[in-house]
Amino acid sequence: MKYEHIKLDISGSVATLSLARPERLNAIGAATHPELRDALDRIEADKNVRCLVLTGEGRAFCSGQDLTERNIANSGKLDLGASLDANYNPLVRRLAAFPIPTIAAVNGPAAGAGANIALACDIVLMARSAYLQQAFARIGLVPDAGGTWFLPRLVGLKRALAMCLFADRIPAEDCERMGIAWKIFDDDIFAAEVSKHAAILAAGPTLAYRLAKHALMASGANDLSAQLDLERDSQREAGSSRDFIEGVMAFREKRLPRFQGE
Ligand code: LHQ
Repeated sequence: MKYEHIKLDISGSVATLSLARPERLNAIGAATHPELRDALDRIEADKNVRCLVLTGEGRAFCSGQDLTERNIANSGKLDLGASLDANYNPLVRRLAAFPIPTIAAVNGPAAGAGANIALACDIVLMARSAYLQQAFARIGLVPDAGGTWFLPRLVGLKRALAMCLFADRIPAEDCERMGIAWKIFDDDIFAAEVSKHAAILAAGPTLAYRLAKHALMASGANDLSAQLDLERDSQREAGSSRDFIEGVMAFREKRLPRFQGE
């Protein structure tokens, strides 16, 4: 598939998927979704790729749904739920369960669904000038793309409510303080730091990462006893991986491990 709204770069074991409509601050249109699906299929099928970086071209990360795509005033009764069912919800489900570590490299504004797509990634890194904005209330909508699920878990109910009702821009420094962003970096070193973090994850124990992600995501719905059972099952699988043997050998030989991801 030829991409017009996104760019995909695979360098070594890191795939960088960029939203690429900088003139609209990387708004996501109907044509963006099939491209994203195709790119994620390609990344998932490439067993050499062990980390996904999602970012935006130009000065923004993503401004959410393309608000110029439909003639709202004259298009009758719109079913926005259909768009979520067909496009955003599968995307968020897929990112949250993606089998390799994912980094949202939030290089600039991340608004509306764009903010919540970032939250669906495992690690959020932000440029100091970037911000997140639950912009939905400004246009009479409710937060979607997983925002009402991720936010209260990340920052607590009251902060989530304030973010969604005021719909203000939340600067990167506040995102870091509240635990939304893992780290923020000055704009001039942001790209280099993203590459550094991606390289670390891409050299990690990919299978153990996948199991850890799954267990952490499942923890919200499990009681302690069920979670302990899940940890047992996950550890059983990780314990029979080649990376476990390599990790222990490396520890005993006082050297860095060379994980193969399996
Ligand atoms: C845009 C957009 C945009 C098109 C900037 N679309 N052009 C909704 C419905 C359906 C189902 C699924 O779910 C959703 C979820 C959603 O995502 S709804 C929320 C959609 N997003 C927003 O409400 C955010 C809209 N954008 C903004 O509020 C601002 O652009 C932000 C705060 C992101 C950045 O502000 P500025 O830095 O001041 O930039 P700007 O506003 O001047 O934008 C630059 C250009 O990008 C401008 O075009 P122009 O031709 O005037 O230069 C904007 O119109 C365009 N743009 N966002 N979402």
